[in-house]
Amino acid sequence: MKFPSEPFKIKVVEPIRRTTREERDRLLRHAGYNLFQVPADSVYVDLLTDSGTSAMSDNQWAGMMLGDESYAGSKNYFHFEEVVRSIFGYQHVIPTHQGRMAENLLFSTVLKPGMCVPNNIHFDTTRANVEHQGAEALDVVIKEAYDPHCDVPFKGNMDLLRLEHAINRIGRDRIPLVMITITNNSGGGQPVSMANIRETRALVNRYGIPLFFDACRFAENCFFIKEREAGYAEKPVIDIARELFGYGDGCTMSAKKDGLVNIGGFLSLNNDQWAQDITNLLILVEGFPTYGGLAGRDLEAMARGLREVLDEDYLSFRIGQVRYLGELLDQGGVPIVKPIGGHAVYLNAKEFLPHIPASQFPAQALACALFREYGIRGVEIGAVMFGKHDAVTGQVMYPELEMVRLAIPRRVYTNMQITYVAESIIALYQQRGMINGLKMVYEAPTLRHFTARFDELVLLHT
Ligand code: P70
Repeated sequence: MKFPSEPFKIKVVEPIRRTTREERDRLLRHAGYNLFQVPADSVYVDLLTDSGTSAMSDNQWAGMMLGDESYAGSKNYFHFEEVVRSIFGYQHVIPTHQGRMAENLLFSTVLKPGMCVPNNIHFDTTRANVEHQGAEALDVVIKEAYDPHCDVPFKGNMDLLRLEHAINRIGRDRIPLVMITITNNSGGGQPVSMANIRETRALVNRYGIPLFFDACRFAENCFFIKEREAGYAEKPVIDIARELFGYGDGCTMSAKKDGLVNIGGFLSLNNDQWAQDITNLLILVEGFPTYGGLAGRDLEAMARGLREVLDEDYLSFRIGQVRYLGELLDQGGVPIVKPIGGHAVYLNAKEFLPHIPASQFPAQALACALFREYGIRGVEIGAVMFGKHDAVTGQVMYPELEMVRLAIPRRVYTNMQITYVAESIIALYQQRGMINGLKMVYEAPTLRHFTARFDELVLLHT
C-alpha cells in the first residue's frame, strides 16, 4: 500500500475550533508576526512542531497510573534504564526533563571556550548550547543538503572529507566529541545512512574522538535505513537501531519526538568520568539521578513510548503520512524540499515567494500568511532562526535554506486534516503575490526566533 492507513483507532478526542480570518489577523498583529506568541487554541491544524505533541497510547496512559513517585530509586527509573540500555546500549542512563538539558549537561561538562563540536547540522538549541560554552558549533553535512532540489536518499550524511579537514585544522585536543543528528532536522528531516555512520566512526577512531548522536528522531532514521539502504530491508528496525548506536559512545535524546511523550529526555553514555561529572551537575540543576526533572509516571510513559516507536506498522504509517502531505503539495506545484523528510514537509520559501528578498524574511512571511489565511501553524527555519550578525562587521549573514517546516505530530491528525493542509497551501500558492515581507523590530541575543517581533511591509509588493 502506498500510504499505509493508521495502525490505531481513536479513543479520546480533543475538540479544535475554527477561527475567522479577522480573528487570526488580529492575533497575528498582537503577536508581532511571531507564531510562537499566538495562543494555540486559535490554531486549527498545529504543525509548529512534532516535539512534545504526540498522542500517547492507552498503554502509555496505563503506565502513568503505575508511576512510583519515590524521590530515590523509583521502579519506573529502573524500567526506563532497562529499555534505554536495550535499545541504545550505553552504560549510563541519565534522565532529563527534555533534550536541551541533556545537551546543556553534556556540553557544560566536556566543552571549554575555544573548543569545537562538528555535527551534520546543529539544531537551534544544540547550536545555542555549544555556543553558550564559548565553543564553535561547526556544521559538516554533505553539500547536497543545501540544495532543496537534490533528491538523494541520505541527505543528512556527514561530509567525511570536510570533517577530517576540520579535525586537522582545529586539532584533536579542541574537539571533545563529534555529533550526528538523526534525522537531520535543520536540513529537512533527512536521514543519515548506516554506511556514513560506520565511516564517521572509523574516521574519529583514528583521532581518538568520541562519537555522540543527537537521537531525537532515531526510529524514523532507522526506518529510512530499512527502506533505502542495501542489506537492511529484512532487518527489524530495533536491530538497525542497535547497530547504529553501537558505532557511538553516547547520545542526547529529546524523548518529546521519538519517545512519544509530551515531556522527557535523557543522556546516555559509556564514559564513566563524564557520567559522574554530569550526574553531579544534574543533581545541582535538574534533580536526583533516578528522576532527573521528571515524575516517575513520565519515566514510565517514556519507557513504553521508546518501545512503541520501533513498531514497524506505526513507522510505516508515520513516514507515509508525512510523505502523503509532501506528495500532495508536490503534485500541486508547491516548491518543497526533496526528498520528503521523516517528521515534516519543508516548504522552500525562496521559491514560494520569489518577490520577497532575504532581508524581509520570506519564510517567516509565508508561515504568517498560512496561519492568517487557513489557521495552520508551521515554523520558520531560515533567517529568523539561523540568521546572524557577523561578530566583526555586524553585517547580516543569511543561512542557505529559507524554509517553513510543517512538522506532523505523531498519531494526532487524521489524513483528512492533512488533506486540508495540502489543499490550503496549494490555494495559498496560487495567491502568493499577495504575501508581504516583514521587518524585524525586536530580537533577543540568543534563540531569537522564539520572541522576535516584526512589522508587515504592506506596500512593498506590486
Ligand atoms: C523541533 C524542536 C528540538 C530538538 C531537535 C534536535 C535535533 C535537540 C532538540 C531539543 C524544537 C522546536 C523548534 C521549533 C518549534 C518548536 C520546537 N526540536 N535536537 O520542533 O530538544 O526541545 O526537548 O529541548 O530537533 O524540532 P528539546
